[in-house]
Amino acid sequence: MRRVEPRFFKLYLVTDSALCGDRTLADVVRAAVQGGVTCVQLREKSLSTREFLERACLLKEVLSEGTDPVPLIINDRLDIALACKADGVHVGQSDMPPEVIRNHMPDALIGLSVESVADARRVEERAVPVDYLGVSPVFATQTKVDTAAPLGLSGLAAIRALTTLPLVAIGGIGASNAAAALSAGADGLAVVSAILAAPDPREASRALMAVIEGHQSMRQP
Ligand code: TZP
Ligand code: MG
Repeated sequence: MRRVEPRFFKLYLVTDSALCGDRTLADVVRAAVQGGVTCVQLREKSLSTREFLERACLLKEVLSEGTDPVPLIINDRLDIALACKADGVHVGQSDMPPEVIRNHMPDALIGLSVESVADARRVEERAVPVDYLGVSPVFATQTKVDTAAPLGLSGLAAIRALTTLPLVAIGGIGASNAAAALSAGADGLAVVSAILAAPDPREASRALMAVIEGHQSMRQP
C-alpha cells in the first residue's frame, strides 16, 4: 500500500479567500507557510475555471518559494490539478471518485472527506485509493454551512480505531482545541479561519504548530 509521510498533513491550511479581508490570498498563504503550514488546499467555490486555474498556478509558485516546497492540493477539481501540476486533489463523498483521480494522477496525494464512521469503514472495506482522510467536521464551524453534524472527539477516536490512514481533523480547529484533536487520534489539523482570519496569519500558524510539536514530543520523549 502507498504511504505518504504524515508530516505533510501536520498543519494543513484550507483556503477561503473571503476570510483574507483586504490582504491577497497569496500574501496570507505565504505568511502561513512562514509560520509552519505544511500543506495547502486551494478551495474555491465561486471562481470561473479560468480564474481558478490562474489562482492555482499562482499558489503553486508561492509554495515553491522556499527551499522545501509545500504541497498544493486542489479541492474537487481534477482538471485544475492536472493543469497546474498540483501535488494532489481533495474530494468529498459526492465528488469525483478517488479511483478516477488515481487513474489520472498516479502519484498524487489524494484526500477524501469522511463525515461519519460508516464513511471511514467503507474506505477500508473497499480499499479506496486515498492517502489520507479528512475527518469532517470534528467541531462546529461557521466557515462551511453545509457540513454534517460535528463528529466530536469521540467520532474522531472511533474513526482512528478503524483505519491506519493518516487522519486530518477539520472543522472548528484552533489553538485551544488542537491538542484534544491530536489526542483523539488526528495525525494533522486542517484549519481555515484560525489562520486566514487571524490578524497575523504567521503567528497563528506558529501557535498551532507549537501545539502540534508539543503534542509530538509528549508522545516521543
Ligand atoms: N470542511 C469541513 S469543515 C470546513 C471545511 C472546508 C471548514 C472549516 O473551517 P474552520 O474555519 O477551520 O472551522
Ligand atoms: Mg467537494
